[in-house]
Amino acid sequence: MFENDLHRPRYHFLPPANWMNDPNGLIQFNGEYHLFYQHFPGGAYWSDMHWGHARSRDLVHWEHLPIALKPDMPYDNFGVFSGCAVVNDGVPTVVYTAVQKDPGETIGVQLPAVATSQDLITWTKYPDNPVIRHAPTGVRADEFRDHVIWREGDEWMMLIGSAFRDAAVSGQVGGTVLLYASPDLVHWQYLGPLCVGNPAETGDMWECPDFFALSNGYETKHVLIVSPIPYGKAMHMIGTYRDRKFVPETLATHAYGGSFYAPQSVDDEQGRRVQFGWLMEKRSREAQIAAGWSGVMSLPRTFALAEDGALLAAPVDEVKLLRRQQHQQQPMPLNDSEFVPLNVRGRQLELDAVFQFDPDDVSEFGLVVARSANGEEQTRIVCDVTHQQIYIDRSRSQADQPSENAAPCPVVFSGAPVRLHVFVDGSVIEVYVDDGRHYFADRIYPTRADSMHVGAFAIGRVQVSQIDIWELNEQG
Ligand code: DQQ
Repeated sequence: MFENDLHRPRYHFLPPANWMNDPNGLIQFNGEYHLFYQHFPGGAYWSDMHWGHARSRDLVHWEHLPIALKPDMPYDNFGVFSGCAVVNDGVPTVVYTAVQKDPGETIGVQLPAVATSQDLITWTKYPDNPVIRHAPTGVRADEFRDHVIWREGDEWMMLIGSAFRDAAVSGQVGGTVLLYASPDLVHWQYLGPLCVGNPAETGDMWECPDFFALSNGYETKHVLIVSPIPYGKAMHMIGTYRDRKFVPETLATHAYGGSFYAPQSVDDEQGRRVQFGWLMEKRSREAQIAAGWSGVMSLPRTFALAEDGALLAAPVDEVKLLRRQQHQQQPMPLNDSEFVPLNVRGRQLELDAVFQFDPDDVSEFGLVVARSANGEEQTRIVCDVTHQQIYIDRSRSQADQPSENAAPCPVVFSGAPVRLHVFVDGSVIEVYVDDGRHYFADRIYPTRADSMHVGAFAIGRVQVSQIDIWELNEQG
């Protein structure tokens, strides 16, 4: 159906067709990973949220399964919004956001609801849903959604992403995550906000919270990831969780590139924290509908905590299973080169390059992907030494219209080598910088069938000291 669609990713996860947004209910059960996702099966646009479902043994080859949850109850008639999965006494259980909006209502009321399963395929909604009857006083009933649940002693703990009622009006109160505790996932006690943001930094509503501990051998920190409205990007805070409060010590953009949103992660049986994020489209609604699909997951990622306290992300090792053919490429000098081709072409590629340079000798360097033979179309991953930033230059990604660039990532080019680890897949570009402390996910929509060339460039002098290239397989 999509054989000739050069924009459709081939090795990233996406549904067979139609709309997908947030990852939901990510869990490993009996060795298999289950990925649920916000899905509208009726078209490539957001409407009537369902939970789509797929499973995998290795996080990169997926089997599509029947839709898991539909908006078929009075309390979720407007949609089965995002949520998470846990195993409760051996029983796979999801907690999702039930949204009720009756005719004549202007806002949808959002409340947590529970469903259980034996096999993760067929789900039974709890008869007494929703399991919390109203948002706490002062919290907006229509901004009370998305869940992360973890075990603490004998209790289940849950966060719900929220906004205070006067936040939009006063501009004084930021987004928040509200903390609940339960013995059984259906009786919940409200414990208060875990953390409240500064509206100037993180907006006034936090969607899709994720919260987990991470150690680096000598200290353990907690990571809170949120997708703040109105920023349209995921952000993370690293800090201390004590006495049921989280005190952030650092705040950072979780992903640059303007496409990665609403991520969710889970502890797997290997002890890794494994995350997927939704890679939003950057083309018009009409173009998405015409394509017949919208939305794709990031590659699965995992985390480490650097000694300096930074969050380091990396694709999970299983991504290497997608490697098909390796292409040899010798180290090469770049001397005021607008484009030096690499000896591979394609739009399903992995490039891993290390650049050595003296910051006094070069103003810009980087990699070029999805370039047409005549250079009319091209996308550049730019290390901008002059302005101390890295960005993805989409200005010539698409010949039929100019594309805007997302905000750059500020960096310090000290003269240490820079590594760019790049994944290209149809319209998807993911880039890990250095040890994974910076990550980009972006989208491009070249119009030309020959926009398959890749290469490197420099304004000034740079040495590409190492470069590995692979063509990647379709995921099964
Ligand atoms: N998408 C879901 C919400 C969530 C938002 C609805 C984030 O639950 O807050 O599809 O993309």
